[in-house]
Amino acid sequence: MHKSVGEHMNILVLHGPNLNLLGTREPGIYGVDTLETINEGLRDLAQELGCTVAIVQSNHEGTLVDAIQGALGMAEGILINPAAYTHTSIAIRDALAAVSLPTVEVHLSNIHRREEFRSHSFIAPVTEGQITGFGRDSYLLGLRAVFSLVKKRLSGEPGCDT
Ligand code: CA2
Repeated sequence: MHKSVGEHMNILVLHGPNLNLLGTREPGIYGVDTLETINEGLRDLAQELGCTVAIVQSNHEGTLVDAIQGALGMAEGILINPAAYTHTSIAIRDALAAVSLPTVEVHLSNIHRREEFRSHSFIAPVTEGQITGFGRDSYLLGLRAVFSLVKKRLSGEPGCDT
């Protein structure tokens, strides 16, 4: 069941494998923020925008697939950092394509400036767009993008590809 303009909006936020280690290792690549700090920033921004976020972190591909399938009927959009599954997971891509909710992919580091294998995302083609390289801000920009996409979709405004 789809919601109409003015009804409450919930956005599913997914963090992939090893992101629970943020702030404890490799600060040179991933920054000093912990996952909890990032989540607090997302909850604060959601409140400011007038929506809620349901946040899941998992190190397991199937759990992420289950969360994406479970988004139908409980969330209007998805913000995802698939972490290493970005570069490997057809299962996550298929789940996102199946639910067909407005989705934005985010990365803390700039995946196009690192090892070549990180430049390829199996996820990007089934998302509205990708934000990469801005640390914690990637998530905040990504939440704004999902919020705006959902609002446009609910009001029947065409997207960039239509
Ligand atoms: O830059 C990103 O957000 C990534 O999605 C992070 C993934 C990496 O595989 C992607 O290529 C880019 C890795 C997440 C691992 O996070 C750690 C955090 C702290 C310490 C070690 C790993």
